[in-house]
Amino acid sequence: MQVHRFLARDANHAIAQIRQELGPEAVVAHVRPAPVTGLSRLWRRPGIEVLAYLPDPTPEAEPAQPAEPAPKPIPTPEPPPTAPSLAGLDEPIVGSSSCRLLESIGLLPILAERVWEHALSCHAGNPPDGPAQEFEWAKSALASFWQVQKDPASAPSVEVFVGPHGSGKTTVLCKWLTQSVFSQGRQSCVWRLDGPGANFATHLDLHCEMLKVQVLRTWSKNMAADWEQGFVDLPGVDYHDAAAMSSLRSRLGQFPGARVHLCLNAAYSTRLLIEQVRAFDSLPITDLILTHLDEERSWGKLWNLVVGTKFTPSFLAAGQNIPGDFRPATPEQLFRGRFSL
Ligand SMILES: Nc1nc2c(ncn2[C@@H]2O[C@H](COP(=O)(O)OP(=O)(O)OP(=O)(O)O)[C@@H](O)[C@H]2O)c(=O)[nH]1
Ligand SMILES: [Mg+2]
Repeated sequence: MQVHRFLARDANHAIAQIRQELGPEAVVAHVRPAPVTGLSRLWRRPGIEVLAYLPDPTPEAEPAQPAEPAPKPIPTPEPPPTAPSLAGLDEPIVGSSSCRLLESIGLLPILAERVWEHALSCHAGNPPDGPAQEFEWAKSALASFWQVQKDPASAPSVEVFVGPHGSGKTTVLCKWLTQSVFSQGRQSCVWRLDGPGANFATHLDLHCEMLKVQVLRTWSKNMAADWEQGFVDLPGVDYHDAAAMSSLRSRLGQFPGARVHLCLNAAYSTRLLIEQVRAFDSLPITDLILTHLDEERSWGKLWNLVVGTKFTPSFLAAGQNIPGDFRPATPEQLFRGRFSL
């Protein structure tokens, strides 16, 4: 994969260059202010530097395996609606052997048990024929806990980012905004709002200035209607602080119809991640965005969030580069433990 560098006076100019040189399939990997050195910085207007590449062609599908007799279809029961409590999450399940596979990918024992029970109920309680079938059953049982998200294109166009301090909310906003500007050409506006505390994310202002996107400091629902997409940046919240959480709840009441994304640092321990989701789950959260995946090797542990909370990840993000890696989340990516192309 060859990365190409483009220097342009603004985002529109960069998009035109990239389309001309690499075509519509090009992916923008990084955007930053163009470095200006020497005396020329006295008279040259600051521009932007964009790194873009053409993704490798998708490998051809593997040849089909010889057909096996089709198994009798068994109706798939709905996953149980209630999430188990935090108590006992780490306890081993006595007498359970078939969940070891699920535990080996990072599922907590009680959640592994829950998924395996679901797998068996899909196969009339019969045990699998061998390890290969056990693996397939476990995979499809896990995937059945994944709640399908509404297509973002048809969803309301205000995206709000909340979460604990430093979980990567503003970075995710910049990644998403940059993709919207470069790939979809959407007219966007950003609100950098205060929450329970002041929002000092001035790096957001700098990034928006580079993209020529307006940043507003006060929210007005009527103004939001002027844009194809609105992004709301809120400061992190100490979720142990009841007053701060209550203030966040009132703030979120100002964005009816918006999608509220809970951003979490995926490199944290499973227990802490579940604790964080539980702390925020009485707020009108729509889905999860998992960040810092560049710092986490065992993505399998993230299935604990899918199975053990009422939310499913909508996007996965990795790295400090903007936009860098920021993609819609899929079960396949969690199985593979990497971004699949
Ligand atoms: N390695 C890595 N660093 C990240 C990632 N996302 C964000 N960061 C870094 O984490 C730090 C905090 O990121 P922010 O986006 O400012 O986090 P935030 O949640 O907006 O922080 P507050 O608004 O202060 O709560 C910054 O140094 C980011 O560059 C990521 O996916 N990987
Ligand atoms: Mg922030």
